[in-house]
Amino acid sequence: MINDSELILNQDGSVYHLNLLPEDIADTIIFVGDQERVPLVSQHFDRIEIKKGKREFITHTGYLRGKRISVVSTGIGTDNIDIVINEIDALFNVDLQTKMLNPEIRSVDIIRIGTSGSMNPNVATDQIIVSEFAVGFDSLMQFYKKQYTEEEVGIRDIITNAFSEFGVKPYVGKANESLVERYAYDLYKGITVTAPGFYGPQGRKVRTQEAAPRFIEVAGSLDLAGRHITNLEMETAGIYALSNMFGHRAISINAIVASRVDARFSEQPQAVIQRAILLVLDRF
Ligand code: R1P
Ligand code: URA
Repeated sequence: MINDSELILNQDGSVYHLNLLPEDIADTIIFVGDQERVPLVSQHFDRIEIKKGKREFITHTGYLRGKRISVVSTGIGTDNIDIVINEIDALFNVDLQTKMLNPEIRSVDIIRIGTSGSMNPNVATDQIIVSEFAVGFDSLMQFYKKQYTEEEVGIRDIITNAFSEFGVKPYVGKANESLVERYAYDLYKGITVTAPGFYGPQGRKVRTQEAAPRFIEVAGSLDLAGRHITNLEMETAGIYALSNMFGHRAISINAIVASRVDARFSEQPQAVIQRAILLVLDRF
């Protein structure tokens, strides 16, 4: 039995942060960072049956072309992803009344629709790309025991060596291949770096000096067995690594709103975000 302090429930039996009961969530879940992006997604549902939330974690669940679907805002960062994925997993795999694991473990499909900055000359602003792999520069996965594939270890080791000056322990997660085939077969496939911040950890300097002045240049030029690092954001590696560990299927599709290579920000970021939303919903 899982004790009350391990898996905290609200008075109505819902999970602590997401404020959801098992019946409130579908087994295909779109993740967005910004809570204001939730209605931008759910406005395309045929109908919305549930709107719930707490803090930055807003959920809308409804139906699209007869199939149940949810959209959840995760807020910013892999610390939030830890909360969202653990609580979603509990909604599917723990009997919240007895606090026992369900006899049959269920998997869900997670599709992130995010925004991101390019660090690769082949990836321009207003492009939509998919993360085939994601590399976490944050410490989330130091707190979990996860099996890494040979491919993931290869990518991790090259990046660890290239950035040894940081003393970080990068981890790697992979997109689910069948979700890539379904949702992103025609998108540019890249490797995403998930950073533990937006400014210094993404090599930005406004009024500070960065520890690694050539961060973007070095990351963008690495050869990872023929693959290249394409973009920077703050959630995908956590989503992939935790989903890989739990047995959920995940994919992250990012609208490129900034280019760190040619120092540009999109003139119409909402337009590329809207295109990414429609691309995913059309393929659902
Ligand atoms: C930073 O502005 C935020 O935007 C990106 C980053 O990952 C970070 O969460 O994603 P979202 O647009 O999904 O929030
Ligand atoms: N989100 C990020 O985390 N970085 C960017 O450069 C753009 C969006």
